[in-house]
Amino acid sequence: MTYFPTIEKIKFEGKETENPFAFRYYNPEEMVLGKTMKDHLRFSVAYWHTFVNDGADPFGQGVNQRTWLTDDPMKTAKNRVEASFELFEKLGVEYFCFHDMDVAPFGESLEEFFKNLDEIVELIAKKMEETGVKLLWNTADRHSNPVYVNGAASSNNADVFAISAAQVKKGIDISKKLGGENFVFWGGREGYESLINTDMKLEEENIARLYKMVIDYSNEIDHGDLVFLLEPKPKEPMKHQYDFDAATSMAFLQKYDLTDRFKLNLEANHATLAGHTFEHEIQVARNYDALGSLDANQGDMLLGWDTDEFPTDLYSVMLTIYEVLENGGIAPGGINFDAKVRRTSFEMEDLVLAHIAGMDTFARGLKAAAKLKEDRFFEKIKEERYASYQEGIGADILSNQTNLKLLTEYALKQKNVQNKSSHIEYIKSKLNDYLV
Ligand code: XLS
Ligand code: CA
Ligand code: CA
Repeated sequence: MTYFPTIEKIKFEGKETENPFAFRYYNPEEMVLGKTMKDHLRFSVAYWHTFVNDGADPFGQGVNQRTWLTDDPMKTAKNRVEASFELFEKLGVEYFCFHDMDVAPFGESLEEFFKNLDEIVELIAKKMEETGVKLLWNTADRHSNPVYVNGAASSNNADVFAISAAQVKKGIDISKKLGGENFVFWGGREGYESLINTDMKLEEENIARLYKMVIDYSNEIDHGDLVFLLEPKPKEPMKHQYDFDAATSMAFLQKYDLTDRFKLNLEANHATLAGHTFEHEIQVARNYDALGSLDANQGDMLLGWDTDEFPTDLYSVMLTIYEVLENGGIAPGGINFDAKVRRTSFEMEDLVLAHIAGMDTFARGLKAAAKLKEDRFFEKIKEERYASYQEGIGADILSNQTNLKLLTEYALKQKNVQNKSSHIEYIKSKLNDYLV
């Protein structure tokens, strides 16, 4: 059985090709700055958007044509596994990510869910073995089940805290079995609606308590290399999400002494919802030495919610990948397409076309970013802009050789302080040259 019968393995054909099912820029083995494109980019497919999303929206039912659907939820789950590995192989993507709820039906109880998971995970393990595709990260979906109506680890209901812990434990067991490289915590409903009835301090402490248990458990089962990733998002579904953005999440990790094992999984659309650019969020993480992995997508500036579109904005992708290069790479994280096809792209083949679009955009972004690095484009600008710290009083400030009294003495002597224009428009115009 094949799920993508019209699709052969996608090959690099170059930018002149008219074949829509070919890469025009992504050439996996091509060397860029001493490393293959494939190793720079470490692409991953997101199970939820690609194999589960049906295209429903608040105004209408699902429209996506998906040949793995049957009347039997376990049969559908198995079909999805087959279909997913077929797609990974055809795209040449080496990683995937999933929530527990994406891969197996919940059934009637937690017990039944775990049993279903065991059966499906066995099948996934077999497929991974056969194909060499690896698990970038998995996660426990602790937001869609009605039991999580008031949050998971942050719930006011201790029974729910326990259920959420059990789901996380199962997730870590699955990670160990599948050799997962990272494990994500996105705080879906870890936030609040109103302070009138919320003990914010207790809720945040409880989240930290769960993470301590998680670290202990991973060590106990000899899965201590697993990297835990916190994924910030400012809103949706909750009005106030605790992990608002990278800086807020780092404050939390530092406060509860979790930075040894936790890094950040950053998503482009979550960055823009928080009022930041993606590259801002990545740089914040880098400054804390906490860049873990990336969820590649893009929002729509005309809409105020999490649209999770496939990334095709070359300008933003170029600056994203520049940050990754500055970080010395993204491993053991990756570039995970946390993106869904638009509702009007409802055919099976659109799943292929959308991933090709994302992969080609990142390949172009990588090449542009590599050129920026080779040219020392930003370095030169910044060296000049901060030159006042290279000598005199600036050098004294940087080497901590001064104090308020000395600085006042110096300041009183400065009669004609000159600032320089940034010429930012000229810089932006030069930056555009890298896109062609
Ligand atoms: C939702 C998040 C979610 C996480 C994993 O907005 O992006 O999908 O990546 O739970
Ligand atoms: Ca995400
Ligand atoms: Ca999102």
